Amino acid sequence: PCRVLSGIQPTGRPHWGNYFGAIRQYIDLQENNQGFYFIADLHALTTVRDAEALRQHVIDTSLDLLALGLDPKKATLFVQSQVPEVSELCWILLSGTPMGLLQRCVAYKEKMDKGLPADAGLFSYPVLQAADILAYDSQLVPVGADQVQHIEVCRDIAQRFNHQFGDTFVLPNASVLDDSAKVPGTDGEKMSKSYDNTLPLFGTTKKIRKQIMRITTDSRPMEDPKEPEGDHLYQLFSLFASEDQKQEMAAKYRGGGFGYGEVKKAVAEASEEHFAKAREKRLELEQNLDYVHQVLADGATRAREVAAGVLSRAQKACGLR
Ligand code: AQP
Repeated sequence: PCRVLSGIQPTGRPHWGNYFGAIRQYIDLQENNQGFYFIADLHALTTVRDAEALRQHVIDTSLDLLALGLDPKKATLFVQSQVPEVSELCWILLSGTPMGLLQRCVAYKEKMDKGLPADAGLFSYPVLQAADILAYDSQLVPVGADQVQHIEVCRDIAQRFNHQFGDTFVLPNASVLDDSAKVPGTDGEKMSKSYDNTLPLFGTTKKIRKQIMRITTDSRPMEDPKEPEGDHLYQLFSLFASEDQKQEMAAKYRGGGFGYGEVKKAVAEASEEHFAKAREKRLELEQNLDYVHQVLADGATRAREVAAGVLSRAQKACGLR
């Protein structure tokens, strides 16, 4: 068994990228491992500046994870800010983190390039993330490809600390799925809440179908053969398809004479089937919020026990105790 940890930001409704890149791994890895999964509300503070909205997003994201199959009997689900030890550890780590290490982080640079507002929280985000990971002696961190660099930063920070103060932190590894490391959005760019190109996991069929129909496609005539590889509509179809279904669709692309509308319809139907159970479960859970609050409270208690031990180890190592 392995100590697995990952987090998701409560910044809005989760999308196919979050699910196929990360959440699906949480569910798989909760079997036979010690899973710690958290709602990253401290991270979300860099973008959500509305208290009521943030509170609502935290509950919504918890409902989403539970509905998708996260099982509190198998894994620990908690809210990041309920473990204050992580914020203390973050300061200890920040104090030894070179500016250059953070300046090289692509996620931050990309947001700056797109003109999105940045603050010191966004800049130092990878250090809080390192504290999240190190506070639980995590060995494996299931994430999408966009987070791999941050796991490297975490290892770098941990190694520096271990080198200066003696062996204190466990070095984590990222777990990234080959076939869905970077799920494209409706415009072909990485699916991302901040790029407004997402396809949601939950919502009314009608609304989601409308969004699927909006996926951009090229304007070549129907009779032209097309290469499926590199086509984001084909990639989205592949998320739900078996090997045989993928090959069948690829043959249609290469043969020409079919419409993108046909593929979109197939994507809509496959996604509805795939998420039908989770959508039903979510409606049930919405009626049982006391249960959800209890799960989060129990999760925070378990998480704090582990984090307190690691924080104390780090404090002793660097002379704070
Ligand atoms: N397009 C994606 N493909 C594969 N994995 C993805 N992830 C996100 N987008 C994709 C993975 O989902 C996990 C949780 O993500 P998050 O909500 O914590 O934050 P994020 O990466 O910041 O997600 P967004 O939608 O891209 O939000 P913004 O726009 O705020 O940055 C992570 O493991 C992530 O890798």
